[in-house]
Amino acid sequence: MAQRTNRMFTLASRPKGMPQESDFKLVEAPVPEPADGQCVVKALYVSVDPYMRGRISEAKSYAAPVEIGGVMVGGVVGEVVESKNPRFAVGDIVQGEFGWQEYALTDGRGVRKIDPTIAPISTAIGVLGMPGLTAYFGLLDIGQPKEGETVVVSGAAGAVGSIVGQIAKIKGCRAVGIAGTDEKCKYLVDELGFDAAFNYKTTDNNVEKLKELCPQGIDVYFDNVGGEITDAVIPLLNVKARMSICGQISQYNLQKQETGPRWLWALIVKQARAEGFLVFQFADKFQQGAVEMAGWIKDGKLKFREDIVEGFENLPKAFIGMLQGDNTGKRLVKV
Ligand code: NAP
Ligand code: FER
Repeated sequence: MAQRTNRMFTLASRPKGMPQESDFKLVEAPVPEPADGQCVVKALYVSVDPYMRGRISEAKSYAAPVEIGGVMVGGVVGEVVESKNPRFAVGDIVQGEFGWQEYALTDGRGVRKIDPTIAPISTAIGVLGMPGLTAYFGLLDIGQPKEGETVVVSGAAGAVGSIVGQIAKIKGCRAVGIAGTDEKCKYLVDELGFDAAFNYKTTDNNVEKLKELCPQGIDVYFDNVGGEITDAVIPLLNVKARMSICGQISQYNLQKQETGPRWLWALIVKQARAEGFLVFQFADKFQQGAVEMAGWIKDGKLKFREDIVEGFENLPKAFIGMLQGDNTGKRLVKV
């Protein structure tokens, strides 16, 4: 077979503040022949996620940073195009952490087969993959919403947030979203069934707005963004409220750390709990979560939108745009 050429994005420089396209470099290299036990996967959809901002900075984290010159990390849904691994056949659709490259050579570890009859294959890196499972376990296990309670979610129109609000509705809660455009807020209420949503960019007083939209106070806060938006939630927490701390995207591109109000006192008087989590801590329950969500999708109780950017070469643009709020629903790149 004629040798295939791989295209990949490597990290050219560590971004200062908001990443720039020039922080990434498109390079080409031949795709190696698979050895026994290996297969070659051709990428069909590549994910761009907020956590990648952390992985391209120097700061110590749950995983080692991407090296300068190293291939960008990321979840991929692809097709097996060559296989010397008995677990995988040519034509299988798989999901793995193959990074921002068109072809990946893998020994199959950490790679899972995707059943294309359950849902569109792209959902393996979306609603039925990492972001959807983050919403599911972050809300249900950490937030523990009870029927009749009020759930507020920030970053509400994104991959995680849009699912959080809908699961809150499935559990009989009042769901209130916070997002960055009027169109996103309209989508949350009109199409996803949130009870209310507001645009934090055009609201002068987030505390007053939350008071208006949460007349019974806030029982569960699912935090995707941190910063001033989270500060505004604190005064409205009910007794025994739970805060599920999922992400702090408002802080990821800051060059100087922000300080804010010292609100731990509020947790004492409200006997409230703030708990951070990493989706991977629920790995042994992923299957169960994905099966339940697939059922909700089938029953029309859970909707999802994918914000698909076409073209492998547009990965850096798609990633930076997501960090800036261009996306509604799960942003991914179709190769
Ligand atoms: P996403 O919400 O689809 O995309 C990011 C969104 O963040 C943008 O669309 C933008 O929407 C919003 N945003 C950007 N800058 C902001 C700012 N300064 N203030 C408020 N909002 C801002 O991304 P996602 O994949 O669903 O991830 C959402 C959050 O969950 C992120 O914080 C991520 O790190 C976190 N996460 C955590 C885990 C975990 O294991 N703990 C796993 C997955 C994701 P607007 O238009 O509304 O500004
Ligand atoms: C994310 C934000 C942060 C995420 C993981 C982390 C999987 C972990 C950060 C760390 O360990 O430093 O969106 O998604």
